[in-house]
Amino acid sequence: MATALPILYSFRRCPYAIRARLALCRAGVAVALREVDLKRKPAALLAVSPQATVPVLDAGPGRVLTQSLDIMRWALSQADDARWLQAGDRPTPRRLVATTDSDFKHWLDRYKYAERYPERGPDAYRDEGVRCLIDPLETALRSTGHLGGDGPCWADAAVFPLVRQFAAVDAAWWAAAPWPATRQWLTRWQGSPLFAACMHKYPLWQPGDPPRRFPA
Ligand SMILES: N[C@@H](CCC(=O)N[C@@H](CS)C(=O)NCC(=O)O)C(=O)O
Repeated sequence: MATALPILYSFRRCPYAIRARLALCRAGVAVALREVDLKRKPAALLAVSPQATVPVLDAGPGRVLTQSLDIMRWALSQADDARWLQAGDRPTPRRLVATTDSDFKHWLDRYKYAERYPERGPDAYRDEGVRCLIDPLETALRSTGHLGGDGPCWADAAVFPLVRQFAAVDAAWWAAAPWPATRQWLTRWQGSPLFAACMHKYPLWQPGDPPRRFPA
């Protein structure tokens, strides 16, 4: 009897879901992808993860992962020819990922939706994002262009989707910004076949749909 694939609840543009899909693609670990509408979350998602953020990986009873970094580790611990786990297992990549998910995310939301946070202007929020993440990222990328040393690692894939959002708020400003290593790094990731494979558009999942294998 064929074993059912683990299920990945995903949302195409979500930076956390992107990092999980990048790791799944890199590892070549197959899942059944369910693209969800965050405004109308399916009951099946709520049943396995009441907090219902995406991504969620449902690998069976007692094996539900609700954090993107756990899903990355789960995938790469099964296959990691490019040694993404080992290459990122150093203080600087770990610290940059932690900052991305805490302070940087905080300031990114304010920069993106500055009209909802009128206490300060968008430039002030942008400056905070630069101070907490973009400046140290630039320093880290300057020597080899990767957080994993000679090549990319899980931390590059974890940080990149949120920096992508930051850069997209004001593309003209970003294009002229004084962080050449970070701009090059972002451009390389955005143009990579791995990213293209992760950003394929899937229709919304409906109960009863046949499993949609990812990576394709
Ligand atoms: N810490 C979580 C964060 C995931 C998260 O916040 N995802 C957003 C989408 S980008 C979400 O699902 N938000 C819930 C909602 O919009 O209802 C992770 O790393 O997976």
